[in-house]
Amino acid sequence: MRAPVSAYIGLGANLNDPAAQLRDTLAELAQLPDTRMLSHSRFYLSKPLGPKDQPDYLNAVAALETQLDPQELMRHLLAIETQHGRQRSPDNRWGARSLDLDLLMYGALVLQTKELTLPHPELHKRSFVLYPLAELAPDLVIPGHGPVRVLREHCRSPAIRLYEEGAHA
Ligand code: ROI
Repeated sequence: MRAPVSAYIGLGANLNDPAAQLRDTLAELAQLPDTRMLSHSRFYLSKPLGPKDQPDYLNAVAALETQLDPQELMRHLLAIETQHGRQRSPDNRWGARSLDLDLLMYGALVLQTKELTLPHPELHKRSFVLYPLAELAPDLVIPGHGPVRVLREHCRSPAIRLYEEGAHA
């Protein structure tokens, strides 16, 4: 059995009751084989990065401890997206989605293959990843970029605020 590794998953949704999508997804991540959920962030509302003619996003980050290898973990993430009605297609790369799951970090692994780049190549510049990630792991060092806490301080876009359950229609 391989040694457990800490992995961070980014969750995003802006269609079909995003809060329910994220809540259900957290429960599904906790059920993955050879994996346990260590913690998850609060939910954040963020302006869309990319085309502006789409709803605001709800974002969160989950910390898992897993014995799955990164490719297996990625396959499970894609399966959860599909269960949530996500259709990945090249012409909807920047469009609205019911669920987006990104493998942000897998231990300190640095990897670049056709299927998977680790750390996630955009993680260090996205407020909707850095704010929730900083709740869980402010001192985590993103290889090549530095600690999450510092990256978050320098990152202002897109605009982001904490989501308050019940405060939104
Ligand atoms: N914008 C925000 N704010 N949050 C996301 O999760 C998100 N995901 C995406 C794109 C379209 C890049 N924009 C996003 O995939």
